[in-house]
Amino acid sequence: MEKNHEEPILVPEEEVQQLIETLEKTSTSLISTNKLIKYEGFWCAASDESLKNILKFQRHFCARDSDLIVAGHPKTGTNWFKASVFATVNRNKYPKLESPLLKNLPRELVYRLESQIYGQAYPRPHHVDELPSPRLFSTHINYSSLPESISTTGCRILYICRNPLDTLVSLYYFVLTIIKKRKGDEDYEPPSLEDFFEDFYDGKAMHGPYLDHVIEYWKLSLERPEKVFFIKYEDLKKDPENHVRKLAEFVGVPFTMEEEREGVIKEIIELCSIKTLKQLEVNKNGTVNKFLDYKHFFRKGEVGDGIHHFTPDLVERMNKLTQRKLQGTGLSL
Ligand code: PAP
Repeated sequence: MEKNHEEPILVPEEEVQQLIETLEKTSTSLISTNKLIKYEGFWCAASDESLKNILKFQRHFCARDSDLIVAGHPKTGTNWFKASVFATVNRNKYPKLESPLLKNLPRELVYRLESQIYGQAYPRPHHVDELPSPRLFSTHINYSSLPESISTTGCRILYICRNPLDTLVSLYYFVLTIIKKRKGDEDYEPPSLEDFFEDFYDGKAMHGPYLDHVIEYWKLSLERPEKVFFIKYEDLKKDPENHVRKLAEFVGVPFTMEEEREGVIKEIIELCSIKTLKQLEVNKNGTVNKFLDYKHFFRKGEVGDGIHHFTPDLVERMNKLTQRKLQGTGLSL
């Protein structure tokens, strides 16, 4: 990580402050500040920093035709998908036993634009234009808020979504771990999973409303199938070989007959599996910061875990909301 780099001023502080004043605000049970602001229809943390990062990304990122952007709402399996895309695109660049995935958390190989590139904590905007093509990035930002050049260039988006209850439960445990570490020994009563269910149901989580996030990308994938590769976490689990093959075709590097025969697809799937990633030294011992360890990105990695955490009534409510929102879209979750 490049530290102490002097960050160029890309968005003035006063402007961010003034914008925040005008935005809708709400509270939620499960972020460390407990406050969210609604920017362009989606919630983000009510801090100057979060909004400023999004504005910087929106105004200063220039997409290239060859860019690949892995997109997804938090906790939908984006690290798994980043690993799969990285391994597929770079499969001829590194010998099997020297894959950078064996030494790095996927998010350190596929930087998140709004935080790891344009964020204060990891200011890297200065190097974006020097990166060789194809550049591989990621984002949690909703489609309608992405910089215009992502839409107007040939840049391609690879979007992953997941069952809402599994996403919710994954998010709950992830954020809870961070909050508990932040609070330390403080006398602190953490929010219950049921409280967070209500927030998530009402769309009140970072980057939410979740289903709106999914729908935006889904619709775009129907309108512009050459632009968006849309996949469900559950489908990738069920038939990884088929989907990794399609993914390779989508990004323009289809597997050759020889690679098929040599089992290259299976090797990629194995390398990117939660079983492999979880037991790597780097992912067992690495840390993002003092509140977050690499191991927290790999919990269970199962399909259908969410349903066991709620009463049948709550499961039914979420199912009904999902059906209502997705009605007529051709998508089911
Ligand atoms: P992020 O938003 O912090 O980037 P993200 O990687 O999108 O998180 O999602 C994390 C979820 O993906 C976790 O799900 P769980 O809490 O239900 O277990 C994590 O375990 C799961 N995950 C991580 N790596 C893999 C993988 N290789 N295969 C399947 N699931 C995975």
